Amino acid sequence: MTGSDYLVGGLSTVKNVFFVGTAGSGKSTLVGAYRRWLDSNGVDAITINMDPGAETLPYDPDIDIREWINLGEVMEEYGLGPNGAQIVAADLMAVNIDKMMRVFAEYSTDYVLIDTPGQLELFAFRESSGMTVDAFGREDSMLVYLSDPSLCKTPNGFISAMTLGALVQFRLQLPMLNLLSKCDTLSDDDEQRMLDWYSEPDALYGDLLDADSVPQTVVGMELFKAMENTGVFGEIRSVSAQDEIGLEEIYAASQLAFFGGEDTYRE
Ligand SMILES: Nc1nc2c(ncn2[C@@H]2O[C@H](COP(=O)(O)OP(=O)(O)OP(=O)(O)O)[C@@H](O)[C@H]2O)c(=O)[nH]1
Ligand SMILES: [Mg+2]
Repeated sequence: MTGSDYLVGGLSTVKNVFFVGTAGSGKSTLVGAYRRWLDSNGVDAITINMDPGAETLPYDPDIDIREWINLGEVMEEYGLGPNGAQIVAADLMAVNIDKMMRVFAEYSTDYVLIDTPGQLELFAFRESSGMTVDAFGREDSMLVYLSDPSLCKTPNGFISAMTLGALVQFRLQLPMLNLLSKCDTLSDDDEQRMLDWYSEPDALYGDLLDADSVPQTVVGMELFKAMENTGVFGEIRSVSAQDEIGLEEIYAASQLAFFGGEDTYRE
C-alpha cells in the first residue's frame, strides 16, 4: 500500500518531500519555515516528524513518529545506549509504518513535508527507509538534501558533502534537490564560491588543486571525477530558514520534479 492508496478515493496527487542531511544541517527548522511559507501562499501541506530521537522541534508536526516509537523506552527495553537505540528505532520505523500511514490517511492534503532523523545514515542506509519511502509512494516522492555550510566551506569538505549527497540519492533512488542551508551565515563571496563549485566543476577543480595537500588532492580528484561522470553536478540553491530565503525556489523545484513545472496546487 502507498500513501496515495491510503487516501480516501485513492487519489494519486499526494507529493512527499523528504528533508535529509547531516546532523544539525537545518532539516527541522527548514521544514517549519517551509510549512509556514506554504501556508501563507495558500498551499495545503502537512508535516511529519520521522525522527524518533527529536527532543524538541521548531514546528508542531501533524504526525509524529514519537507517538509510536519512544527513544527512552527503546533504550530501556533493549538495554542500549542512545546510538544503539537510534538504530533499533530506525528499524522499528518500518514495523510501525502501517500504523502511521493509517493516521496519514485521515488527512486530506496533497503536499507532505517529512523531517528525517538527525543521523543521516539512519535514514539513508537502513532498509527501513526504503520501506518508508515505498509506503508513502516512491513515484510521488523526492528528496531535499541539505548541505551544512560549516562542513563544506573548503573544496575538500564540499566534495565530501556532495559525495554523501550522491550516495544518499544512489541509495534511495529518488529525485533530489540540493540545498546549501543556513546561507545567512555565509558572506556573499563564500556563498557565491560554493554555488560556483557546484555549477562549474572547473572552478572546484582549480580550488582543490590550490587548497589541498597532494594525497588529499588525489583522493579528492577521484571523487570529483566520479561525481562528474555520474552527473551529480547540476544545480544547487541556497536557502535560509532563518531569513526565509529560497523557500519559493524549493516549491518551484518540487513542482518541476513532480509535474514538470506546472503549479497544480495553486491553480
Ligand atoms: N543561522 C541559521 N541557523 C539555522 C538555520 N536553520 C537552522 N539553524 C540552526 O541550526 C541548528 C540545527 O537546526 P535543526 O533544524 O535542528 O537541524 P536538523 O538538521 O533538524 O538537526 P538534527 O535533527 O538534530 O540533525 C539550530 O541551532 C538551528 O537554529 C538557518 O537558516 N540559519
Ligand atoms: Mg531535526
